[in-house]
Amino acid sequence: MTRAVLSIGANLGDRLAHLRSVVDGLGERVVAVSPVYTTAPWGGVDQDDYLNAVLVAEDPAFDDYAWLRVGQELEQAAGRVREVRWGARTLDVDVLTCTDATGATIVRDTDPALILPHPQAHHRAFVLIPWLDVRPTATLPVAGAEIPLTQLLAVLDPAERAGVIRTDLTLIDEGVRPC
Ligand code: PH2
Ligand code: MG
Ligand code: MG
Repeated sequence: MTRAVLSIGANLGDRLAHLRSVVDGLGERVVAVSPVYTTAPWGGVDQDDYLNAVLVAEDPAFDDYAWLRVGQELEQAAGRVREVRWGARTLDVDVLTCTDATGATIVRDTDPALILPHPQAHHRAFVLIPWLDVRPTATLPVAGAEIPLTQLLAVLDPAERAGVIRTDLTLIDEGVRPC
């Protein structure tokens, strides 16, 4: 059994449909869904704004690599092609953290395909803001210390935070499933 926190983003094609395809694809595994944000592109590549959200999901049969795999399958189903690093994409599904059945955070730092927790998460307002919506007391290990997301967000450039704007878009049909 593992529980994963996933960042999902899209800035090509039908952005909302691409984000929704993740919630639909994960189905009953989804235990929490953040609001949807429109976000200025992060990473220095000139491109259109993204829609971003954060999900929490769990599966009794999944290890951390299973979350990576299902994310990649959903990216492919959304027509993603390999592209410029930090450039435009139809769908990006990133594993931010993964906890095992005991609640311990899985740490991986040897396989470039899956570094856990996600090495860029604490620099990204488009990750921290929706993550705080679903897990207000979450922490991330940075330089060996567990730091609350609120604190990580507070030290980011205010311009980064200002580029992350909540929308009224939703990824689930209200009332259908508790999230
Ligand atoms: N994803 C990237 C690069 N830059 N910027 C925003 N705002 N949102 C993203 O999801 C994003 C990005 C590649 O992982
Ligand atoms: Mg990414
Ligand atoms: Mg990715």
